[in-house]
Amino acid sequence: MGRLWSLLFLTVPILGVAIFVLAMIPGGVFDDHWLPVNINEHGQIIDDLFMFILYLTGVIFIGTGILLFWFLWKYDTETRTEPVKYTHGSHTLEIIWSILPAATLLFIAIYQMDAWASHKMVPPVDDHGDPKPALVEVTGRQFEWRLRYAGRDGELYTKDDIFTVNDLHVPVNEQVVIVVKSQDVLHSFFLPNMRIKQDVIPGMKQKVWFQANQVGQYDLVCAELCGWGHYKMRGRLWVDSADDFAKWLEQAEQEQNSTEIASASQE
Ligand SMILES: [Cu+2]
Repeated sequence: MGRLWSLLFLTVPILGVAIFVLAMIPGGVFDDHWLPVNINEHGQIIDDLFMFILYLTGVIFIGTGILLFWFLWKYDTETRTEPVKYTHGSHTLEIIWSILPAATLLFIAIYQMDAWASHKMVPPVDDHGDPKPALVEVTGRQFEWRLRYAGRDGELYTKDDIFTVNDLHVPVNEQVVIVVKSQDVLHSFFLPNMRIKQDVIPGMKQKVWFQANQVGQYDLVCAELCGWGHYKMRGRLWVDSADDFAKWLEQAEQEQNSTEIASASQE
């Protein structure tokens, strides 16, 4: 019976690795369960970091799984009858298994600095070297994404700003800067295909940026359980050609103006 448990523990690393391998085979059983397609020029560095950490933790996972199996197998009570020996531990071992993880974490902290810089610290600049102005401000609220576009003057918080909900349009092949904030609780602005995930809390403004290289329609979701309707915070990201984006913006502006006139004439 004792050895059955050791075999059960052995299935953990085996199944764990098998699922990853199956998920990575295109057209396989778990096709489409791996990372969604990356369409951000700055996204590869995040994927590389993800894979590096996955391999590193994967090796440790397999190693500890096998060790666990081996000790359970070796010290099975049915085959080993001598009494247990208790010790006060080993100083050397304690030091080794404190220093090794500390050094590994320190290494990851240094290794990921370029990825952190490209995604969080160094926003894109315009031709004059000034920080590129934000195209749109996204406000998370229970339970939708409110969008405020800069409008014709290219400047946010002016009279010609355009307001929409949940449908985030951006132009392709262009650096896009977005200001993200929250109106009520903790939300997380998540664009899986851009490898962008930014938590937002009320009272703070965050900036995110990306350069999409593929037109299409993608997910915009909230990655933080923010209340009963969290699942409803499912917006859409539309990456448009420059022409389509200009057309869409013009149309949104016209719609907004016509409803403003209509509501003004009703009063
Ligand atoms: Cu939310």
